[in-house]
Formats: sequence, C-alpha cells, structure tokens
Amino acid sequence: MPDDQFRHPSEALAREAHADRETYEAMYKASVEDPEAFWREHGERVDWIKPFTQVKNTSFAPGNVSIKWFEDGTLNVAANCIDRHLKERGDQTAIIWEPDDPDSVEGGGAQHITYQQLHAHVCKFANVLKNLGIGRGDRVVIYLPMIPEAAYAMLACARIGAIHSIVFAGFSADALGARINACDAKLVITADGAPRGGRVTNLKDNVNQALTHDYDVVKCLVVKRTGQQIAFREECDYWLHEEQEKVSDVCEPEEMGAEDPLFILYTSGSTGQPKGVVHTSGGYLVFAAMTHQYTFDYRAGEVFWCTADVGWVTGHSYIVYGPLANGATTLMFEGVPTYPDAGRFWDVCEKHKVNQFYTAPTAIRALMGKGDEYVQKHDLSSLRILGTVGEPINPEAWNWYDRVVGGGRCPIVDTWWQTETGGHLLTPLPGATPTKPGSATLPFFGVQPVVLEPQSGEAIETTEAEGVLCIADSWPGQMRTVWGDHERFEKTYFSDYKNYYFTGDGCRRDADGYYWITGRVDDVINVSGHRMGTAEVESALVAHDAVAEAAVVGYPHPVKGQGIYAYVTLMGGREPSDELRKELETWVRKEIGPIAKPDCLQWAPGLPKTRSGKIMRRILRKIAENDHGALGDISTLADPSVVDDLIENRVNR
Ligand code: 6R9
Repeated sequence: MPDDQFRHPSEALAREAHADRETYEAMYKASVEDPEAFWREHGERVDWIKPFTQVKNTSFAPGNVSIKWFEDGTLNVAANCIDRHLKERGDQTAIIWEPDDPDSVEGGGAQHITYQQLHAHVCKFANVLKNLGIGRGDRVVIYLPMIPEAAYAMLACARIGAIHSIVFAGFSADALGARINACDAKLVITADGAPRGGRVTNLKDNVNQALTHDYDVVKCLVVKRTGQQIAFREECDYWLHEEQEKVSDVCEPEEMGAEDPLFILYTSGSTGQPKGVVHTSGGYLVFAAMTHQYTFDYRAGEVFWCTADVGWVTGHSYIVYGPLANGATTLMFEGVPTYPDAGRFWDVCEKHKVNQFYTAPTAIRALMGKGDEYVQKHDLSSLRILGTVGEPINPEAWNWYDRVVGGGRCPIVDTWWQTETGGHLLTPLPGATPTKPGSATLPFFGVQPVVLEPQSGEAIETTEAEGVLCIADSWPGQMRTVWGDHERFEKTYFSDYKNYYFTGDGCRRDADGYYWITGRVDDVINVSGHRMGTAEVESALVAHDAVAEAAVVGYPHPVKGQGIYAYVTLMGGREPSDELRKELETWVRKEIGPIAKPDCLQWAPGLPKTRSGKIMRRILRKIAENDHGALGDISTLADPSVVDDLIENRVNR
C-alpha cells in the first residue's frame, strides 16, 4: 500500500463519532492558538474540589524548566474514577477481569466488578493502607499480576494521596529492589504468585529477595492469588484478606493539589539507572481521559480492552485512569495472547463483546504468524475500533490487523506516545483522520510537533521533513520531573534542543503533513514494545565475573520489532563456550528480567572504539543488521582490524 493512499472513515462514523474532520481541525486550531482557553474549557471534564483559576504555567527555558497545569485546583483522582459515577452508573461494570486460565475454577472465571463494588474494594484497600501507616506523599511499590487488586491498589493510593510506583511483575528481584530503593518506598504490594500463560512466577519470593538489605524496614502486603506456599515474614508481612477484615468500606478521598504526584513510573533511558518519571494529578487525568475518549471514540456502555500490563504506562493511562475517569467498562486480562492457544485475544473479544481493542504491533505480528484460522473461528462483530501502541507498525501487520481482525470495518488508531507524555500525542481520531498504514498521522489537541535538523537543531519548516521529533509546547499530561533529580529531567529532555521537549525519536513528515516514527535516535531499544536502555543490559553483562566488556545494540526482529544483540569481550583466561553463553543469558534474565535476555550473543575479542575510547555503536549496529557494506568511515578507529573479526563471526539467526 503506497504512502499516499488514505483509508477514509465511513460517513456514518464521521457523523456519529466525537469528532469528524471539521471538528478535529477546529478544535486543534483552537488548542494551539489559545491553549489557555482550550484547556480552561477541557479541564472541566474532571470534578474539582476547589476549581482551578490558573490553567497553564509552563516553561521549557534552559535552566528553568517547570511544568504546572491547573495548579491552584484541588481534586481526588480516585473520586473522579469512581465516586462521581456512582449515581448514574453504580451498577454498570467498571472492570471485567479475565483470568489467565479461561476455565479456572478457583479463579472463578471472568469477574464483573461494578462501580459500586469498585468503590467498596478501593475504600477498604485504602483503609488497609492507612492502618499500615501509609499516608499522603508516601511511596508504595506495586508488584502484582494483572488482577483487579492491581487497580484497587492504584486507586487506593490515589484516594489517600500516596504515590504509587508499579514495577512490572516480569522484572527480576534485583530490578525490583533497585526501584524500591530509588523511590524509598515504605510498602510493597505483591501477590503470592503470578500465573501467566499457565506458568507461575513466585512474586513473593522475588520481593523477599529484593528486600534482603531492608528486610524488616519495608512492609509487604500480600494478595492471595495462587494459594501457593510462601515465606512469610511474620513481623512485617500482611495478608490483604486478613487486613481487610479489620476495616470499613468507607474512606473519604483526600483533597489533593493538581500538581501533587499521582505516580512514579521507572523507565529506561539511554544512560545509567532507569528514570523515575513523575506524573501529577490534575493535568494527567484530564489528558488521559480526553485522549481515551477521542482517540478510541469511546461511547457510554462500550467495552474497552487495552491488552497492556499495568506495569507500563499504557496500562496506567488506558486500563485504569483514562477509562475509569470516563465511566467506561475496562477489561483487564491476566494472561498472554497465545495461551491456551493463539486464539485467546479473539476468544476474549467475542466473550465480552469488546468494542475497542488496543494492543502492540509485536502481538499482532506474532498472531499473524499463527495463521488466520485463529481469528476467523471467532465472532468479532462487536469490534468497532482497533488501536496499536509501543513501536512502529509495519504496513504488512497493519493490513492484516485491518483485514483479518477488523474485517475491513474498523479504523486503526496508531497511537504514538511515551511514558513521559502521559497519553497520546500523535494519533488518528477514528471519525476524523484518514489513515495510512504505518503512520501515527497527526497531533492530538494541544500538541505541537516539530521536526528538527539533528545537527543544527533548526526546525524544518517545509511540510516534508526528516529529523528528530520534538514538541514545541507543553500539554497537560506531560511528565513533571524525574523523581529526586530535576536536573536529570532538564538534561535528558531539554538540553540537546533548546526550548523544545526532545522525544528521543526520529521521524519523517510526509507531503500530507503525516508523521512517521522511524525509531529511537538514542541508545534505547524497543523489544516487543518494551523499552530498554542498551546501557542497562551492558551493565548487567559486565557485572558477571567472566565479562570484561559488553556492547549491546538493537537489530530488526521479525516479531519483536527489535531484538537484543550483545557483543561480549571476556576476561583474560576465560574461554567462550555454549555453556558460558547460556550462563550469561540466564544471568541477564536474573539481573533485569526475561525481556532483557539477549537474542544474539557474539564473542568479541575486541570492540570497535575511537581513539578516545568511545565504543562506535553505529558500526556494531550495522554488523548486527548484517549491513556491513554500509559501515562508513572506520579510519578513526583505534584498531580497525577488530571490525573484520566481528563481521566474520557475526551470529546468524
Ligand atoms: C506508550 C509507550 C515510548 C517509545 C517511543 C517510541 C515507541 C510508542 C509508538 C512508537 C512508533 C508508535 N513508540 N508508540 N513508535 N509508533 N505508535 O510505548 O511508552 O514504553 O515509554 O515507549 O516507544 O520509540 O519513544 P514507552
């Protein structure tokens, strides 16, 4: 499908959707011409305890980066996601929970939790937190499977003004420990075990291991999920079901400032330790809710399913906060796309009559590879809108998604955004934006993308442009700081290109003004939609005593989008072997988690370095991509001969 061929929304959809082309254009224009007025109006979509008078107070100026929205307003995010819906839709399902095992008896199969029930669960949970000494501003780490308690825990924190920091349950004990320490958490909420794809991860064991150094300082609240045996620390572990017996289901929401932190979410950067991305309460909620409504054309009564895990930002904004702020029915899925078989997604869509389905290109590619039969067995007529997120989607996968899953009837919204942005920045709106396979199309309201010439930092004014993607002005969902390190926030996002927010992504703008993300320009790789710093994998590798040096790059992978390619130089006296290779793979899994395991590991007697000792990743990337015809100038290398060896011994997949 050539770039210039548009897929137009049907006339009926354009008529019925929240926005048609004209509405989008008028609203977009208003949003960038007078952001104050636009967001003053749309800030009203949340219920404020004390209404805001100030709307926007933001600066990207070097040395003075400061982002505040609705700053004198007060609200409670949990009350916005629950209490305000009780009168009108107390008996409507808020959360549909679909367990890992579709036939599980002990899990009770799918659960439907109404807004009224959600209210009771969250109030009780909040009272349990209070009893454990948690209050406003305290950090709580959540390390849970995809069970309703994960949403209760998030909303309970929000209700009492505690700041949650979710750690994806696929992360190792070491990665968990680092995040607990980094935000100085008082409490960890976990489960005995996490069933996924028919296998169980021993979450509580990981917590115990993570807390070796603070063994009796950090409390732990445990949800009984599997009923397996766990090592219980009598003095500081608590069972949720026991603690809940002791509390009432009434808990008044705390009045929070718009700029009080709602959550911290650790995400990979190009250097050093993961960054604690901080999102605050008012602007984040306005933006998550508004994007959820417009991007998915969500309408009252519909069933919305985002397949992400709440451990990633997508789960925060589009499983919990956005949908619940809109009074939606949101589906939470504990399992994986291929268990019990590759038809699971479609089985769940049929069973719960899902209207909007939102997933990642890596899942689409994996399922596409299993054949159309798995899709065609199911009645998918309830589907209305399809979405993708996490990485660029190749047109082949886009077309399969459109044709086989959507039956050619469902607009696809390819949503580009980041942990840092809180919600969608580039995305089609179903009734308004003609789509092109592989393009995230046009900016959301209030978002001003610019394409800069990478070297000079000049904005390219022509419609057709290729360069780095920056954003010229703030939007309400923007992250506010890096937890405990505002300097790092400024340095990472506002120093390479002055007066802009630098996204770290490269992009192309075509003759129609459509944006095409070309991938990260920094040393961040995107494996199955999971963001990882090459530096993290490298430091895990060099922590092994056999490894002298390691360099990690991404390479195109047919299913994962990008795979991890590691070059490893061994310590003198250590010899390469298959055993050692396996040992290093297991080592990385343990240090970071299964998602960081290298797909290819090449023994490198030497790495290509400049005379100043900087590893030339450009060359390593080319070799990993098997594109060594295009290595470019290697004459500045301290020892150009290492390159020949690397090419010769390249790992073939
Ligand atoms: C939401 C999320 C952010 C990075 C981002 C970009 C890539 C996300 C994309 C996309 C092309 C899309 N990315 N959505 N690339 N098209 N629709 O994924 O957040 O985990 O922080 O990753 O993911 O490279 O910079 P996060």
